[in-house]
Amino acid sequence: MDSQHGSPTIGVGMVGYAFMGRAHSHAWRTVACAFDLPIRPVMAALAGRERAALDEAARRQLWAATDTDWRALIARPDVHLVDICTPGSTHAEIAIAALEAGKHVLCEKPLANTVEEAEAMAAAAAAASRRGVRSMVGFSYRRTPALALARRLIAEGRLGNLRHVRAQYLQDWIVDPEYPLVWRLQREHAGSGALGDLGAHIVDLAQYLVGEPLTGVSALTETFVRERPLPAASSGLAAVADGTAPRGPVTVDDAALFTGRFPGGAIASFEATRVAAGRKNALRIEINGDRGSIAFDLERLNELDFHDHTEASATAGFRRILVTEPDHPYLEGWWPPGHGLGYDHTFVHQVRDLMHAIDEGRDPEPSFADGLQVQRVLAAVEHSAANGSAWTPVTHEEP
Ligand code: SOE
Repeated sequence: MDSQHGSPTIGVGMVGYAFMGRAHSHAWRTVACAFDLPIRPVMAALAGRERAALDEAARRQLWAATDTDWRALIARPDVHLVDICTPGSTHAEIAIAALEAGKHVLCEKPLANTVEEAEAMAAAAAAASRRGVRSMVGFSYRRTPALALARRLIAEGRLGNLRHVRAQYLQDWIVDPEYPLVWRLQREHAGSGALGDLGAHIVDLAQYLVGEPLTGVSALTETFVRERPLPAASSGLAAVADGTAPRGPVTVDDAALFTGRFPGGAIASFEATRVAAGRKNALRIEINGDRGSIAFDLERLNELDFHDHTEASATAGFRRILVTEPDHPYLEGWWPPGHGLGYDHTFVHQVRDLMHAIDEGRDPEPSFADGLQVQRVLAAVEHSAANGSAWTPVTHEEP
């Protein structure tokens, strides 16, 4: 750790600079403007494979230095924390190398592409933690103020005994069968499709809000468009086909639908899809208990619907809480009531919490063990879907 303006600082090195890299860069750049931090992040270096694109990204995102080799980035003496924003197939190798080098790690979700990789990462994180090195997986939606408020209400018992969890994550960016075969549609890069990309978020959120891990699942998955044009360059969401391109097989799911159980008795349904025409980024979750309910929709992310079932029935009913008050989670750092936050703020809150955990010498949440637990649910979903929707328990061994 170094110091700047009288505060201790921590040098951040980030690997990857596309969509998630931009979101993380914005968070590293902004967090100290909004919050009093015990440690201030310094954007020391950015790594990526292609020199010209890397330099352009570093210029726009305001990174001080660049490296085309992530191993060199990890070895830099001014990098104390490694932020991994690359496709899932690379997470395990980079994260384990960084942890072994004594660097804290923030890793994008899903933690890995397979349970085996996630187990190795969780084991490396546990060993590093014993040496004071911290790690966190980027389930950023936990840091949406309305969802953090929902968590608070559930933990306080305002919903009573939980009965139902109803979670959906709906997008539509591959409805067009001519949309090209980008890396997110290839198992060797992405691990799975809507399941790992979107389903991972709602599984993590459901487990976070309920406060328990799922015990088992029954699932269906579907790939509606089985071949797509090969992209000119396989780079992220926005790659464009040129119309004459040869086709290749889609090796991941377009959609996943599953039910699950929680040990406390609640039953759950989950739907993750990239072909829900008209739904852009609709992450919705509703939880019903015997004392009340909450409902959330990411497309209205400053609002939480809450129903208190203990109120007189004549006036009870869902009411909208505008989650912009200074005593709502994370709002102390932002604007006056009613001014609203966006998608980008969840990433700012994520790095704010990580700075506090590092300063306080504790492991942040969600940990790599939490990421491994989600990975086990994803594997159980795929196993169930491949076996006629058979009920499939989720195992919970410690890493
Ligand atoms: C693309 O489907 C994506 O960017 C996901 O990868 C993110 O995790 C989600 O936040 C938004 O959609």
